[in-house]
Amino acid sequence: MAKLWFSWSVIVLIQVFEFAMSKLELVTTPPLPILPLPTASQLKWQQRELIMFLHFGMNTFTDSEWGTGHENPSIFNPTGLNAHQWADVAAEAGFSLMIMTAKHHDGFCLWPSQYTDYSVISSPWRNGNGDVVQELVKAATTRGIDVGLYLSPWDRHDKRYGREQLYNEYYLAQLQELLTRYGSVQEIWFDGAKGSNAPNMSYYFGDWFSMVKELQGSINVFSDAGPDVRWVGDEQGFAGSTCWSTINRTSLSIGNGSILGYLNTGDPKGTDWLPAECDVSIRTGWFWHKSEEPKKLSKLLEIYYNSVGRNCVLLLNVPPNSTGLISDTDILRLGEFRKAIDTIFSTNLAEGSIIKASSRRGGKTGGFGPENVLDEDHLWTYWAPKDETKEEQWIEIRGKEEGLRFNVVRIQEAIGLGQRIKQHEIYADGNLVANGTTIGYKRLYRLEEVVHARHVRIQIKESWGLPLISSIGLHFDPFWYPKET
Ligand code: FUL
Repeated sequence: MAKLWFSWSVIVLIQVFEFAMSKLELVTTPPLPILPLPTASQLKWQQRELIMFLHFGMNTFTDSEWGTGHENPSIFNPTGLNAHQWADVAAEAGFSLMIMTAKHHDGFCLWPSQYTDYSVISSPWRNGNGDVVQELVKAATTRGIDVGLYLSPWDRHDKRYGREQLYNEYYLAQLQELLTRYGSVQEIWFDGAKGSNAPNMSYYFGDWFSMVKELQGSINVFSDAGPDVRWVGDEQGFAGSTCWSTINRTSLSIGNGSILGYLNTGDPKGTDWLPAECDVSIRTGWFWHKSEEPKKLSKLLEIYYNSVGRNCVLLLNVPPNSTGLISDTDILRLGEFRKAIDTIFSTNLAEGSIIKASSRRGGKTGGFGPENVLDEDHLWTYWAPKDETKEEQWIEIRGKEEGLRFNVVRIQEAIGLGQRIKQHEIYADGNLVANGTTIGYKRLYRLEEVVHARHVRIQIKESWGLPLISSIGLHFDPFWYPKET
């Protein structure tokens, strides 16, 4: 009897185990990634979308863009400098990181470096006791904004420039000061510019980059060639209409004019994740000049669509003036810019629509259905089609009775699993309204006309592996008059 009872117990146990296993099988796993992948710091950087650049220094007082390195420190005197004003402007415009020129090509240092006297120490500002970097860090921290620093490799003042080892040691010493004295630094900018008559000298980038990473674990290093963020190849704020975050670092070098096109578009076969940053100034020059005005709102929006809307981050320069404040005209323009972005993108006209797709990974309960493209998460919840589907993949938004009315389409890929889409088309009620190549973190299309349609279909024509789409938006841009431009 006891034996029989024992066998029954074993059978029941096995059945319970099998039932549990069958339940487990219901949870569909995410698809495999396609390498290369972004690092955690690169992902964070990408989601910033907007970064503020601040060109400030000796040039602010001399009406120039490239100082000679012989300007007298006595002219550096921004009597009304208030970094809190900069941080307030940044916060209100939606910048989460501010990158400042700690040293530009003229070699003048905005912090009291112990390795040179060509700095704020020798200026009348705050009686030689000031530290612009420190003031920026304090103000930014108060507003919850991160800080980045620009330290120009080309130095027209320092006598060590041209004496390779000595200058590299000097540069490295200053890097150590900047990266140990001021808390967390989220981005470091290695500019590639160098005058044609400058002494010929190698920079020890390997040493510099390693030191940076040693001192700041989560920092992103920007240069023409990365290693974390690459230059987009122009200073207009425009990425290529094809823009891969992937590229081959071995094909890149710093200060090399022949790779601008490659930097602009990236490389679908690139083995390195190295997304592009689009640097451009709100005015004509990088430094403040009395005679210059900020760009028009329509220009700033065009830049936004061609940078953030092409899988990049926009690094917009807003130069403080010789009083040490951001000018009112620039504040006004930034306010308009922010308001325009909010007006366009805070409403997704696709919300409430029915979403269909060619297939879905794991079926109805798999968790990868097309409805994921309408939630708040733009990275880790996404639509994934079935594995090994032969037919073309598509996702379709079916509007309610009154239909869908829009002139902007936004598409985002789940880049945490790699950048995949190579070719896509957008149809409204069966008519092609836009088509393109890459999508990446964010792709924005401004359409030639306002579209009124019942159905909008995004057709994926070609991708590395399965396309994974994390978000789709249909928006209305009231600032866009294509017929008039
Ligand atoms: C360039 C520099 O020469 C400009 O002065 C500016 O700093 C710009 C962002 O990078 O290479």
